[in-house]
Amino acid sequence: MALLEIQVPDIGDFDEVTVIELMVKPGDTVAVDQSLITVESDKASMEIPSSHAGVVKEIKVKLGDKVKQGSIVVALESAGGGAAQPVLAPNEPSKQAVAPVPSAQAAINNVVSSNSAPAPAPAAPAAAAGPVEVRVPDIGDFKDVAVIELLVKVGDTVKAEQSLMTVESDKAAMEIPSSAAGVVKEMKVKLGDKVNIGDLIVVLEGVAGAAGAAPASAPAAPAPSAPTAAAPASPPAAAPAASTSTAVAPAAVAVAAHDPTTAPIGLPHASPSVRKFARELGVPLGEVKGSGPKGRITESDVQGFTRAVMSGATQTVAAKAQQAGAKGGSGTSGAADGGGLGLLAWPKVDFTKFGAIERKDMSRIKKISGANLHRNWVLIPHVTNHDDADITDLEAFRVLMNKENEKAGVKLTMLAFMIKASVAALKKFPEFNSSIDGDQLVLKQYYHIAFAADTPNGLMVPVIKDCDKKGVMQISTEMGELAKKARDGKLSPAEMSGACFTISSLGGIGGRYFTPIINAPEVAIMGVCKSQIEPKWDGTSFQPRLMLPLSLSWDHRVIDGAAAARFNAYFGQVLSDFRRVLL
Ligand code: CAO
Repeated sequence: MALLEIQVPDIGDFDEVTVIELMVKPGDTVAVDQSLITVESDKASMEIPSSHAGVVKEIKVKLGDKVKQGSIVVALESAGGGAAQPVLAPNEPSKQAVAPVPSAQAAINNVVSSNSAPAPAPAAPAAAAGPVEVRVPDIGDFKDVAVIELLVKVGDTVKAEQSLMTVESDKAAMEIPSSAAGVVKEMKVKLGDKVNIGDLIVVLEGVAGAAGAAPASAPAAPAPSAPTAAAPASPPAAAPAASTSTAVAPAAVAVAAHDPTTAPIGLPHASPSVRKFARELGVPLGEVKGSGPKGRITESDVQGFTRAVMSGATQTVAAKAQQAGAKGGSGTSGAADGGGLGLLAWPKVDFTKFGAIERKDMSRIKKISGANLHRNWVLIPHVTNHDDADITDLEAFRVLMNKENEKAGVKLTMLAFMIKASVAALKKFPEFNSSIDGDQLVLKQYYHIAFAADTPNGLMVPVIKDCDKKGVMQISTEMGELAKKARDGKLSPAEMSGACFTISSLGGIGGRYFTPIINAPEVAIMGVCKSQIEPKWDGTSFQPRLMLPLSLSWDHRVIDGAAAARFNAYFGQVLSDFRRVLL
């Protein structure tokens, strides 16, 4: 078994493309040539194949990342079935990566790169007018690609390089640009037609003086595609739950849903231009039914969806969710129209009337987490219980251990003890380790605990896996590593997914109690603040005890108040006397 790093192959003229879909996850077994991720520019979307067979160890990119040739996509434990020889010996910490299989590389080159095409046909004299034939440019190894979308019709005026139609193979979708400016006289293909290099697709009435018009009968070379990558498909990803962070709401501190495992596995079947069109209109493509071949979403499907929403014939999932929240008595004030909840519109204020101001774009993470927080706050009936844990003895033990282990370089943190205590509490109260799925409750038999980490880009929520099988020391070590990765912006989707329960600790900062927002699809979250010495009555006198404030938010659909009080009390008891973890 060799550890391989699969890179983005040569993608021709494209400097950077955006990762819009992750098609595998850690643990998946992949075959040679199996697609790993989908990337997209503003002209083409393409799948990046694996050059080797093996088991995915780590996904090195996340949705919305920009990648280019040579970027590492996936770390793979090779099954030895690749087309190229692995270049890494087992466990060899080399950075060297495996080149993509030639066929896959060629395929991608040919689809997206005008470099790989034969020399472009000479341009017609700048003043040429009259009929201009536009043909399929060199599309490399691809044969019989299907026309899946017509982007112009007879009578349309087109500019040179304007996309005329989208063609698709099983690995990539690509827009065919016009080699000349002019008016469309005749469409020579229809939807579903299979085309090959050199096929006549459109006849234009050339515009006198149009630059770059190809002479009639000469195959047009593909116009160099715009090198700028498209913006990430709506929040990374058209993936409603793919956020990775937490954020502070005005009246509450909260952790946003972040679990990529809850994101839709596949992206809507649509060409780059339709995705772009949908993004411009704010249409959630995942909710649009495609009428094209194989259910592909066309521009007119997006228009139809928009019309249906505007006429009130249908509603987006987000609007339905907001309504459901309104029925449950929750509300929001963030939307310009009152969030569709019949509330007053958000106040529009000209702040410059009152003094100097500066405008700043919200970070991508804040925008994504905001949407998740909003959904979680509106859809989950939150209740928060506050309690205190006496951690006097535990803190003394922690300080002692840290003194003894000073040289080892690993610091035991209070948060690591809390993670271990939460495992004990989840075992005792299994409904806290569950998720709602329709009318069913999914009870998990694993114990992956997330913690909120403050980073320069916003709050991230890494997950420590299998905390029931790990000691406090190991949890502390992993927490340190994950917190560092979070701060460096290097957390992978896998490291932020699969959590059962989250702890949000403001203990290093301050405060007394707060209301953490549940990180859906989890059903509870523990918020902790700074511990303080307080006088506690022991029956005869007041004793100075170190008290840790606990704030447990829970989903009232799953958990009732008595259970929440018991969970909080038990969590506190475990911290007060850690021997209970052994029971
Ligand atoms: N009470 C008193 N002191 C505490 C404490 C508590 N509950 N928790 C931590 N501390 C102390 C630590 O002991 C440490 O002191 P020393 O340096 O003297 O040992 C100091 O505070 C700093 O701790 P820390 O915050 O760096 O470490 P941590 O293990 O407690 O937390 C991490 C790690 C990643 C959670 C933290 O760095 C962080 O990012 N916290 C912010 C999380 C956040 O923003 N949550 C809100 C999310 S919105 O829902």
